[in-house]
Amino acid sequence: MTLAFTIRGALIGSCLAFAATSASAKELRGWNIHVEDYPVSIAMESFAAEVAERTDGDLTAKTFHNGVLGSQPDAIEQIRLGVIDFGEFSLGPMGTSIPETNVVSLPFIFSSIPQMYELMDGEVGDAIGAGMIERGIVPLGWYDAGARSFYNSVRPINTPADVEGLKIRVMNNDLFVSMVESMDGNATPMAFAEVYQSIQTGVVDGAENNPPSYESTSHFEVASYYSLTEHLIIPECLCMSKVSWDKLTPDQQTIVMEAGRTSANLQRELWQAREAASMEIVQAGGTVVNTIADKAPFQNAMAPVYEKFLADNPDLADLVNMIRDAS
Ligand code: BDP
Repeated sequence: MTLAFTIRGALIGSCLAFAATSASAKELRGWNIHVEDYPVSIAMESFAAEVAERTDGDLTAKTFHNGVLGSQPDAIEQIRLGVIDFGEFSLGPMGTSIPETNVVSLPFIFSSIPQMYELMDGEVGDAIGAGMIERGIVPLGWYDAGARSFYNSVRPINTPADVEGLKIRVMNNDLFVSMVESMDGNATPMAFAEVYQSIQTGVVDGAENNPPSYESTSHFEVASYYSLTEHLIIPECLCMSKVSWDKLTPDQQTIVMEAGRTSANLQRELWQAREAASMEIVQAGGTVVNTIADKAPFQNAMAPVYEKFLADNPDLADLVNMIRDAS
């Protein structure tokens, strides 16, 4: 199988793969930032089980959960180099090395989560996937990460003006810095693992994330205002290092790609249940949740983010428009 493919193309192309057996058993090493009972983690285990079963143990995949293999920005570089074989990443921090992925990190780019799924499973996902492959990362399946909203220890956010002066942790990507700055907040890029303590000690006032991450990290214990701005719908990806991918037999590539797809379907199902459970847990723990009746002021506040992004990346305008024009 050549690498001029996409997730969809690979499934078609796989019919052409010929039978081959590997010379010796091989174990892939996988990076995951989340705790073991997280939807991502369970789906990664199911990926590993399918790969092992279908290759009769010739190829196995061990996932290191809880971010023990390092921070996400470092892991993205390591997977590109083949130091880590596979991993589950948010496309958010990938933007610094893979420009195409930045398109889905634009605030309010998708109108809903079903729309995100539909586009990622079609041409938009193919275009982003092609950019990833070019830079050494082979996507195996798009995972769901819901919508991200702001939380902080100071006050509920109802309008962009409420963000003014708040110190907000963001993922490592300038786009998220400009997102917060466009509402006159102070953005601090920081590793996920450092956020709890930073809120607790007042280094930052809050952060932004989806309900399962807000809950699983216990951030809700130190930042009890959760305001459902839902400003970012960033897909995630189970991916493989292209260096590691190139070492697989064509049969193994087919199995890995198909197992990635199966795991993505499972992850999306698990996600729905976990989101609901997480919302209950945080509210039982004292979180004050507020919904935003009118998101237009937040969307309007993002105009400078889009302007700068399109000025810096004119070649990505078509992809941005493809999403914005989708119904
Ligand atoms: C979570 C993502 C994870 C990110 C984290 C973050 O699943 O990949 O590292 O947010 O905010 O929702 O850093």
